[in-house]
Amino acid sequence: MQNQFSLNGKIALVTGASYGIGFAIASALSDAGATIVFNDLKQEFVDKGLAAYKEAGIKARGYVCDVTNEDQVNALIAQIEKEVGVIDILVNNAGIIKRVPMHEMPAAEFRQVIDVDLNAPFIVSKAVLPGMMKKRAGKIINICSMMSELGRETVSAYAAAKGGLKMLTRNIASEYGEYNIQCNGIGPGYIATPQTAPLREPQADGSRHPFDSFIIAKTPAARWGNPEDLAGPAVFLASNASDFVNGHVLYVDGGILAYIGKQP
Ligand code: NAP
Ligand code: GCO
Repeated sequence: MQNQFSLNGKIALVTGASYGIGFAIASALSDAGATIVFNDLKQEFVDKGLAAYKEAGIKARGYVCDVTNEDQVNALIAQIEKEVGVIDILVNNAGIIKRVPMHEMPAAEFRQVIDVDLNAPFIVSKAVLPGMMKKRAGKIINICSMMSELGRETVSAYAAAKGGLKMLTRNIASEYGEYNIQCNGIGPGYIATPQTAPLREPQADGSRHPFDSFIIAKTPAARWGNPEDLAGPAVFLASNASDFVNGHVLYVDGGILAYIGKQP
């Protein structure tokens, strides 16, 4: 059974994985046997990431690359193929959020979120697909969100992008399934990372941030998720154990999507 989850001999690229969810997923893939390659926007973050992987006993290669820039991405994939090998597993993790009421959001900011959270997974997937098609094997995991299904105040761009990413996931699965390529999504619930830190910051009097209490009440597990909660699902979707799972979004949300909320 363990062999089904083994990633021995596989090369995995996890985007934006110097810290946070990307780092936890890359660490889990490494634990299962994969060789890890990651990128980040700036050398400073790549260096921090390299130090963190080293401290965790993981041999990882880090590159500077903006995933929204097609030329940079194509150059990165060519460099990885030359220096490491053809990518077997791609995790489209890099992402941003801007919390602004929609009627106040400049169109340029909306576009920026769509660019990082939706256009970039298209650009990076497009770049790795030819290698996977040649091998007739590949795994693409798109990091979606609760906002692939739900809306809320201030996150119109993010929800539009993550909803689109769910459909890009289904389309990659539809278009490349015949090449033995599986494309699935992970939809994390509310996870404690720098991205959500402003929603958890304690109040001046030391009490919980109201959003923090709101999420705990909305989550049947009654807690925020940790990046490590995504480790098992990521290994499953990267491994042969999921070879007939395609176009699916696996929500790892402590039960939020199943729950109507606490009765008054
Ligand atoms: P995070 O802590 O903000 O980390 C995001 C990473 O993406 C950072 O390393 C960031 O680089 C990188 N990045 C951003 N734009 C990039 C670009 N253009 N090119 C390359 N790298 C870029 O976020 P996180 O919470 O770990 O989230 C990771 C993914 O999970 C995102 O797609 C997010 O939307 C999704 N997600 C998060 C949650 C949550 O509750 N935290 C829930 C559901 C989904 P810099 O360090 O340079 O900024
Ligand atoms: C927000 C949050 C989210 C989460 C996540 C939920 O402001 O509502 O940042 O959208 O980070 O994507 O799955």
